[in-house]
Amino acid sequence: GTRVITFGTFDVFHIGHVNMLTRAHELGDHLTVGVSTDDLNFSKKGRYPIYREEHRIGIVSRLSCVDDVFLEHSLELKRDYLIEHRADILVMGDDWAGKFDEFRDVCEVIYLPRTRDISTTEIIANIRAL
Ligand code: C2G
Repeated sequence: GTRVITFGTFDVFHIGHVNMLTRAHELGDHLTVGVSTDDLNFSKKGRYPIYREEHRIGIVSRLSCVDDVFLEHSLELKRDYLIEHRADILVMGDDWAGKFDEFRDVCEVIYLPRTRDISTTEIIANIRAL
């Protein structure tokens, strides 16, 4: 069967996340999700996620569209993760369009449109403004 892989933080899990994971699952027969660690987020964004990694991976792993999860410790290991998990297709949101084209030698790379008008950043801002 076709093996699909995707990556993300999935912090303050919302409808945009579940839409992306559902569509990723529909592209193949098996979906693996790399959930970025708290430390990777800190190094990338300068802040820690709201939900810690055990909780974020716990939510993602319980979705019926998700077959397998692992913690993504480093962006530099992406090629190794694709090979290790025998990915046929890498799926990412189009906020990453073009960014993973270098992996087209190991798998197909597909960017899907994001769900409009929702983001973790906006949710945090809305709560902050209460
Ligand atoms: N997403 C979406 N629609 C939204 C918000 C997010 O489709 N409104 C998608 C993103 O495009 C991504 C996935 O949901 O494919 C996870 O989003 P984030 O948690 O924001 O992922 P990010 O922090 O960008 O992590 O190795 C790459 C990183 O791990 C990606």
